[in-house]
Amino acid sequence: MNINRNVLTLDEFTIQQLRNFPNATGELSSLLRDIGLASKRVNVEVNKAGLVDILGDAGSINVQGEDVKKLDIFANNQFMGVLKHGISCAGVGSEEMDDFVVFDDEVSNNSKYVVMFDPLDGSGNIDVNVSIGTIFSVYRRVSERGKPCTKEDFLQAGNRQVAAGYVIYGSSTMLVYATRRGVNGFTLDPSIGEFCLSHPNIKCPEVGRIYSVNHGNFFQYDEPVRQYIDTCQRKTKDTGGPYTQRYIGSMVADVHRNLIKGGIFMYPNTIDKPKGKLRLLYECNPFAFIVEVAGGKATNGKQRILDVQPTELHQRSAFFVGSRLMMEELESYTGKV
Ligand code: AHM
Repeated sequence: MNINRNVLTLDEFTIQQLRNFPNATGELSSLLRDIGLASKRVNVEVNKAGLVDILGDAGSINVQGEDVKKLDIFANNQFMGVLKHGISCAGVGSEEMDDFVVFDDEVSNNSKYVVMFDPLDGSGNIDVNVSIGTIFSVYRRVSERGKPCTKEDFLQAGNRQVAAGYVIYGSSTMLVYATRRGVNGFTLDPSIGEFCLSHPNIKCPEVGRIYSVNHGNFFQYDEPVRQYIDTCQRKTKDTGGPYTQRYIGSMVADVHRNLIKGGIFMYPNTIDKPKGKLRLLYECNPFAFIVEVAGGKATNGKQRILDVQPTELHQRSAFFVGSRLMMEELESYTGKV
């Protein structure tokens, strides 16, 4: 049998990275392994989502007599479970939970990190077989080790992230994560049940031709944003166009595509949602970190996302993210950030 040993698994890759840091404890690698495990379990359930009518709807009892949980609750429990039982995480914040959760036991209290996650982003798309995803973000805690973690650990600015990533449950399932050293993508090989390095050292093209925004809200956006969208629509060959509008309504899929192909994703504030829709801690910060490490930019229209000091766990934000030169063109309308 021909085994391609050039293909590294997620575990092999993170362990290899460790060798560059003789003093590293391996806690981050262990955390990423835990996240990889939870996402494989979620992947299995996401793939069965279409069978929900046969097996029983959420809230009902399935044929085995078990409660059928909504997929987003299932995903939340999986990520909570692996992180609680692991050795690297002192507590978690989740888009699905009102408050953060402290894992108050001896091992967790001595752990270095806290993790924030959106267990199943875009879950409104599950019923129609559109890609959905998990987003996560890792911070070194600021509270004293040996004691339970505190709210301050979770309310850190995005520029203090140690790592961030996402899992996209799509035509294939991928885990992409960034540390300050780079962004790497792993595709799940279902035959061996492992994430394998498929997209090493991802760089976001400086410019692309895709803009992603909910056009249905056009007349609710501020004038400078409308002007920029108008410019996108008028691009010709001579001005770097024509542009293509692509908007799935599943942020993980939209930003993943633009990261790889080059493009800009926008979720501006609207009249109905004056603070924006997306969550700063669970959605904007992780993607801002990933895209910046890959060479792109991310702002709220006024400020670099990663410099915003959060005040609430579920704080919302306007969000603009993507290829550097496209972001700079947007800033020529909204003001330089
Ligand atoms: P959710 O937290 O309810 O899943 O909403 C988040 C999703 C993002 O994935 C996506 O970019 C956005 O909401 C789409 O919103 P809209 O339908 O308003 O364009």
